[in-house]
Amino acid sequence: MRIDILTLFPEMFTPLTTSIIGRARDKGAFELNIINIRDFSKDKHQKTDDYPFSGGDGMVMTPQPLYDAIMSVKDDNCKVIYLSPKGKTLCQKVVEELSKDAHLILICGHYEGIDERIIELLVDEQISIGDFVLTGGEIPAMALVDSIARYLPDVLGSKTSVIDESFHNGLLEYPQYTRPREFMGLKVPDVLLNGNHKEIEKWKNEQRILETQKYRPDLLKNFENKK
Ligand code: 4FL
Repeated sequence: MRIDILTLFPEMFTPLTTSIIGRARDKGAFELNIINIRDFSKDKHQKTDDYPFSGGDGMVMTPQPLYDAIMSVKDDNCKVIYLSPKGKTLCQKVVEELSKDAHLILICGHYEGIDERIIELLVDEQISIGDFVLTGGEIPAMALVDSIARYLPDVLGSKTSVIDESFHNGLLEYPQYTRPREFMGLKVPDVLLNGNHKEIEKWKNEQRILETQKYRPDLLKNFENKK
């Protein structure tokens, strides 16, 4: 898979050079290109924003640099995604679907956003990571890349299975324990220590439902409907 990120702040993306994502890129599990929108500005001062015709506070990203930046990476089988509070809220199902795409182009907006004509001309999908406002789309883009990368072959070790984790089946994950067996008077549940794999499986399934009831009862409604 190839992902191109278009941004005015390429230096914000160093987190994607470390840890699991950094190693995945080094191994060639996916290709990630960070592209500076400013490099495409034809303005003599390389400007990328201007005042909104509507008046009001803030600046708007001008269409020319964005248009040229997108066209420089666009091909026939790519999906252009604009990270935006107006988009559909990201969920695990959408992450899984996007991980099957061959080529994604992510646009990070800043200030009051981008000129609407870019959305009309070139954007295929708008995605939000939640109902809150940030200073720009860079952190949402990183969240999206991180969540997608987990589904790519050779990114997570074969031992860590993606399907075991929270939101598979729409349920939260069971609680985890490691050594020591007792900490501050709190004991690890006995069932996890007796080596009975069938009982442990049963405990995990019960705990998934209990955790979901406790923390995210809204998710449980979807689970009931799916059954
Ligand atoms: C994008 C917020 C996606 C949440 C400011 C610019 C945003 C965002 N999801 N806030 N882009």
